Amino acid sequence: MKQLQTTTLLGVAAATLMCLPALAGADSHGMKAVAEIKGCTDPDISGTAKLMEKTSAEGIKEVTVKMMVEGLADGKHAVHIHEVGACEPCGAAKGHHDPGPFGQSRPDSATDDVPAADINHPYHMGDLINIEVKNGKGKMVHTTNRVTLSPGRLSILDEDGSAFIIHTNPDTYCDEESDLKKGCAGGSRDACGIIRAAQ
Ligand SMILES: [Cu+2]
Repeated sequence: MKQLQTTTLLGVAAATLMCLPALAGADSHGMKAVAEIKGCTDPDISGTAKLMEKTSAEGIKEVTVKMMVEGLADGKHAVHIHEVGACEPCGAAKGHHDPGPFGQSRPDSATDDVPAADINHPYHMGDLINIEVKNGKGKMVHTTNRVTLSPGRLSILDEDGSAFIIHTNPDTYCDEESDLKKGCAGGSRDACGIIRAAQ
């Protein structure tokens, strides 16, 4: 019995030691960012988003987004990380965060005269899940490994920053070429929030 306990303890100690190099390499562990969300035209829309990066045991950087928004119409709304940290006007946030090399960043918008025909949607790095709003309150929690807060090609805290855009309609994840139609990525822009590094 005594021997068993010693073996177990040694096993735990060994496992702890084995974890140390992985932890030491995870310098981005716990990196955070925040966004204050405001309506594009409707002052009654407001919210916050918190982002936290962690490194998985395999060394994959994952960012968890927690978003709360009030004042949007009930139902589902597309949420994307757009490629520029600018919200005035909301169009200044430009297309969907996507360092490439394959995609265009701008999917069809409801106001386009000519379809943008971006067949990379919904596989832009900044394409997230819809937020669902009930009785004027929306909450979304989503973890993605398509973006990072720490420096690198996928970083959303790059030179020109990034912003959340919440759209009027849901994203239908129109991923077939035959599916591409105006506004399948959510249509017009209801709210925007510039993503800023935080402690
Ligand atoms: Cu969008």
